[in-house]
Amino acid sequence: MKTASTFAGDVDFALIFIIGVSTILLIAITFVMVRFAIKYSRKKNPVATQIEGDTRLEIIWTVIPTILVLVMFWIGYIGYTPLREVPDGAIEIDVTGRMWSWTFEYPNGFQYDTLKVPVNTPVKLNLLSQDVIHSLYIPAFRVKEDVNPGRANYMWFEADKIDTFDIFCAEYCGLLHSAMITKLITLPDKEYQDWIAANNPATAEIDPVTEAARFTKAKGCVACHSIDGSKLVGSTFKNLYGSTKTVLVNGEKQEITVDEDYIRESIYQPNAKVVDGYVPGLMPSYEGQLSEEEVDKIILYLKSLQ
Ligand code: HEC
Ligand SMILES: [Cu+2]
Repeated sequence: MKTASTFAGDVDFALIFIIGVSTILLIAITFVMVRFAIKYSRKKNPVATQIEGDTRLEIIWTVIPTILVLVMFWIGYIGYTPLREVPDGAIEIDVTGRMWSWTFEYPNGFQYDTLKVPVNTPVKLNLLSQDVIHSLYIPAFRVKEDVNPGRANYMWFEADKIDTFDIFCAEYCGLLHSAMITKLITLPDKEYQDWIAANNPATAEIDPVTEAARFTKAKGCVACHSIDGSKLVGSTFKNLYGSTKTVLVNGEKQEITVDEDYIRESIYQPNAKVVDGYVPGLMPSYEGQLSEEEVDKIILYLKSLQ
């Protein structure tokens, strides 16, 4: 398995050490057990004999396992503490987890659905969830932390290879939990700086529709709404704008045309009009999370998908 962070060596050593010791003991104990079962069987010893305890042996098999367990604890401890001690000067990236996507916000305010970081530089991720408990897991870096609602958590790492890695959610969080995946891309420092500068929201000149598409994806809408016509948990965004739909208002069917007001209402009060054939209550309300301008951006993007 790929290893690509400064932690990976220590974490793997702890794992291999514990599995190694356990395997050796398992084999040794099984061997002795089988041997004794044969040697002291009733067939070979028809007359039972009294066997006395042996203090020397008792001491040996108490002291050796105690030392082994203490060594295991020590290896685990010295591997664990660096994971919680963030070095000064680490780049801080805010991570938001939600059903079922991730958003990464860089120090200049730029938000993106993929994590890009410079290599050989400490990076701190501030973790927060918008809904239920998730867990950010980067297997190649040997790091995994819970992402809780209402209670900030963090992790840090330093990548030591340039490549693309998997990011998973490692805490079961509902229907599309297994689709809560994204990529971590490590870059040379210069390339990272160029990329981040080119996407600085304060200065970058980005085509409004491209920007609206990036924003909508960064907000995780496309985890539940496809853009290619396929039906996920929610309806597709493709050709949504201007289409006619049957919706349920308090259980009553109504025909509506998808316009700006309907989209705005669907984002702020998803349960006011529930699309016929879809599960009510699954779409989270973005009231207080998306401003009017941000919703306008999303509307612009939906219009571009006609
Ligand atoms: C957790 C899954 C989920 C996420 C995330 C999600 N939605 Fe939804 N959305 C749904 C479901 C399910 C429905 C249909 C039921 C309903 O209307 O409440 C829906 C309905 C809608 C509708 C009405 C669609 C129609 O066919 O009439 C719009 C518009 C919409 N969502 C926009 C968004 C936007 C924009 C975002 C991101 C800010 C978003 N959704 C995020 C699940 C989701
Ligand atoms: Cu999750």
